[in-house]
Amino acid sequence: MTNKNKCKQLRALLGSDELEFILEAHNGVSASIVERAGFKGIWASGLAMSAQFGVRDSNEASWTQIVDMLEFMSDATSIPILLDGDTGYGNFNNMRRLVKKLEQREVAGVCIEDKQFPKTNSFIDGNKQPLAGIDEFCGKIKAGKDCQSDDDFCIIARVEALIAGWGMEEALRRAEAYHDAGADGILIHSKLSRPDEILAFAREWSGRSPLVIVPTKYYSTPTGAFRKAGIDLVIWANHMLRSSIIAMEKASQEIFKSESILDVEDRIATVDHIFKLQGAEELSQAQERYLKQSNDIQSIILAASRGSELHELTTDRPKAMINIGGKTLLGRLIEGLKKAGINKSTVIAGYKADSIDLPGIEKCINEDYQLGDELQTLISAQNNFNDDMLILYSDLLFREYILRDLIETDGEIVIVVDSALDNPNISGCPDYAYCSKEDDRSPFMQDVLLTQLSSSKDALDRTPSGYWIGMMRVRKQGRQWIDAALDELKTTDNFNELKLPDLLNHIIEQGNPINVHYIDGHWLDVNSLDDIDRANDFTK
Ligand code: SPV
Ligand code: MG
Repeated sequence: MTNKNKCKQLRALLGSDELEFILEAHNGVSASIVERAGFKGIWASGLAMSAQFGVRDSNEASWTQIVDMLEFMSDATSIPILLDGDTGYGNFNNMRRLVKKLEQREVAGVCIEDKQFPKTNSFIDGNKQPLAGIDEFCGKIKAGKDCQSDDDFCIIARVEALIAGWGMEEALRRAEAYHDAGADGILIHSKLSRPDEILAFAREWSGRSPLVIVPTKYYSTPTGAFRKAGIDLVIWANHMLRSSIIAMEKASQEIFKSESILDVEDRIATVDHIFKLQGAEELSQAQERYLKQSNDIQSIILAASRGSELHELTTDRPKAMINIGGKTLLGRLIEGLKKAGINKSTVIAGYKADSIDLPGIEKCINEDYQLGDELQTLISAQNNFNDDMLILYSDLLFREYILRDLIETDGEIVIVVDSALDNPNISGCPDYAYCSKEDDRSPFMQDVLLTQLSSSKDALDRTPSGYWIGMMRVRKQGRQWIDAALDELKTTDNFNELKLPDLLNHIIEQGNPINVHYIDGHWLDVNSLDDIDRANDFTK
């Protein structure tokens, strides 16, 4: 909502043929409540705003503190705010600066009263408070009008002559002068418990310009009487503050006495209610739009096997929990995932599962890990699969950019292939990847598909394109292919011998594409004691 629009709305309220109402608010949340109740405008009350700061309504809060609060109120709402601007916080020059700042904060108008700075609330010794000189006050109105940039920004002049005991004639004289000076409306104030002087003023004023009232003291007057008198705008000036004070006093006393919050719980706003007023829903929708990419990705990490080639290092823990450069392999992996924005990880444990005790992971246990191989381990986390995930081994060390680039690569299933077949870090029995194109080492992403994964260098009559590093990215449809492949493979006799490459090969056999993201080194996996030194070097 632009300020232009808010100013227009306020002007429309003042010019409306109906009697209109605005309600007090004193901070962002109360402003939002006023709007949600259906009000078409907000009275930013000086009394209520100073009270919520815990100070008196005597210009003890500075005008910039008021304007800062208005910014929260304005941001929280789409209806116009009319500021109770006291005396304009100084002379004509202060008024000019005030109007400028209010327009910048999208406040639609200001009401200034013809008293002297520092003022105090009209209901405290109102008759002893000196009034401003008429000319000086008219100058203030003119200065405000001359500097406003939006024609619809409204300046209301508040006449205090009745409260100060100067009588009806003086009130009318002042109203006339303020009207001539350019005021967009007159607020006539009264401290009497009956509306007589207000109604008399309205009669005499007889619609010369919009007329605004604050029936705090003459509250028992039926609203119809204001309608009949041709009043334009009623300000309910302090009722949000007053209702909240009673509610807060009651709750605080009860909690203090009972040393419990049980009794008040059902009578106070739920935290969900607060979230609603704060616009939490908009934020979660925005997160969907702007943060989804990496935030919703989860990882599924296979960490069930012992890694028996590591001998005594894995007597009491699985390979994932061995120490490399002062941190466990799995701890490093989780840290790397978090850096890439992947905060949710499911770790499939098996051998010495209890030793996997990292914070912030979900542990899934494959009790029968000894009976099967990787796919038998993977299915124990199948309930945790989602439409955006990584599946990876737990013994990987890799440079951060590999994960970052994989996350950005398109494809329903994308695997990372190291095209550096001479990578000295790779030992043991790597998974060779045969791909539709060789790595052209250009800085641009290539469109490459996996043809087959094999533990043999000679599986096809050509050299392999690289090693699969044991990391794959899976999106929605890819997940469906994996689920379907697992369901089919589960029924085969040799299911317990199958590994992740068998799963990927099966998916290709079913006619589904697996994309390849090439890298050139910068990773290793830990399979043997020889790898430990390399891994320690890699982490330095
Ligand atoms: C306010 O709300 O601060 C007002 C109105 O100025 S009254 O308190 O009635 O004077
Ligand atoms: Mg006030």
